[in-house]
Amino acid sequence: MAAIKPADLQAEISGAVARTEITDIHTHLFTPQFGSLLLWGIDDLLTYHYLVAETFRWINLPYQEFWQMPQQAQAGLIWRTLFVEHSPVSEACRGVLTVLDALGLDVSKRDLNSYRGYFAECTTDAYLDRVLKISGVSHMVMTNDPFVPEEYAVWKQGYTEDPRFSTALRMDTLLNNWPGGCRALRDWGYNVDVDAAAATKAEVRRFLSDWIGRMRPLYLAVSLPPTFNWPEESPRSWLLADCVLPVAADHGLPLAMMIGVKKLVNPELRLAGDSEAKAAIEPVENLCAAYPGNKFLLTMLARENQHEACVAARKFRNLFPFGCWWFMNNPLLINELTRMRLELLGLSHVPQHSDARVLDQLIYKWAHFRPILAGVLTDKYADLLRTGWVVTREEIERDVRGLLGENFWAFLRR
Ligand code: FIX
Ligand code: ZN
Repeated sequence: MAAIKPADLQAEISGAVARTEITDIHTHLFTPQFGSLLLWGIDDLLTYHYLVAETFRWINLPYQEFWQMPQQAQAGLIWRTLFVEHSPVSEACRGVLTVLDALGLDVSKRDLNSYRGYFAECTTDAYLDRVLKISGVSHMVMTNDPFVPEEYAVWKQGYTEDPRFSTALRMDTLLNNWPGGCRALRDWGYNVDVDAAAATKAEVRRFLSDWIGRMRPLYLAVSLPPTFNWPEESPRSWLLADCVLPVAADHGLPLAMMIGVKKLVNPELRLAGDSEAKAAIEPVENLCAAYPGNKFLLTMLARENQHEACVAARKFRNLFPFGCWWFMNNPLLINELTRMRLELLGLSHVPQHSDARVLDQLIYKWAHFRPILAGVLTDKYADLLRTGWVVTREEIERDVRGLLGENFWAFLRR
C-alpha cells in the first residue's frame, strides 16, 4: 500500500470520491411500482417546489392561478422567469442545467421543447437505470408514509421489493397531528383514543409493528418543528416515549429526527411554503440520554443548530448526524458543515443525502456535492501529511466509502 505524495493528494481524493458508489439515505423517490409518485423528467424538475418559490419572487400572478395551470404551463413560466429572463444562478436552477448537461442535451440552446422531446422518448425503467448510472447512486432510501392515501394503496396491494431501494417509515401525522393520526388508526381497525390510555399505547405499538413488518424499513423518521421539546406534556412526548422508541428498540431501528421545519408559513405556496427556525438541542440530548439502547439519526434545518448538533453527537454515540438538509443544501453551507463535522467528529457521520423529490435530481445533488467533499477532504488529508503522517489510496477509498454510505450501514448494524 504505497503512501500518497502530497502532490497527488487532490487527484487521488477526487478519483476516490468520483468512483465510490453512494447510498442516498433520505429521498422522496419511489420504485416504479408506486406509479405517479415517482416524479421524473423536465416538467417535474422545473415544477420542483424550490423553483416554484424562486419564481414567485419575480411575478405577481395570483397563487391560485398558478396552481390551476397545467404542469407544462407552470414549467414554461418557471423556465421563462428563472432561466430566460434572469440567469439561473441559484443552486436549484443550476441543478436543472447540470441534469440536462449530464444527459447530453445542449444547454446552450435553451430549447425547453427539445428537452421535452428527449424525455418523451424515455421509459421510467430505462431512465431510472440511466440516472443511477450517471449519479453513482447504487442504493436509496424512500420516505414511506402510510398516511398518504396513494402510498397506502400500494402497500395494501402488496409491495415487490426493488433491491436498489430501501424504505423508511415516516410518522409525521402520528407524532405531529395525533388527532388526525388517531382517526386514521381507528379507520384502519386499531382501537385507539386521543387520550394516553395504556390500551391506546398498546394499539399504537401494534400499528407500528404491523407497518414495520409490511415495509421492513431501515429506520423510522419524523420531521419536527423548531419548538420540538422532550419530555413535555404533549401527545408527541408520550407517543415517542411509550410507543415509537420501545418498538424501534425491539426492532433495532433508529429514529431519524429532522428538526427545524416551520410548516406552511406561506400556505399559498403549498409544498414550497415551509420555512425554518433554530430549534433546541436539549430534546435531542434528553432522548439520547434517556434511551441509550435506541439509535438516533439527526439532521437539523437551521444553520445555527449545526455546531451544537455536532457537539451533541460527540456526547452520545447513539446519535448519528447526517446530510445538509433542504435550506442547508447549498455549496456555501455544505462546505461549512462538512468541515465542521470532520473537525469535530472525524469520519463518524454521513455528510450528505439528496432529499431528491424528482429522480433526475440525484444527478445534480450528487454532482454538486462530490467536488465540495473532495475539496474538504483534500485539505484535511493535506493537514495530516504536513505532520509526517502517511495515507494510502486504500485508506482514502475506505474513508470515502464510509462517508458516502458505509458509515450509515455500520450504524444500522451496531
Ligand atoms: O420533511 C422532509 O423530508 C423534507 O425534506 C421535505 O418535506 C421538503 O419538502 C424537501 O423535500 C426538502 O428538500
Ligand atoms: Zn425530505
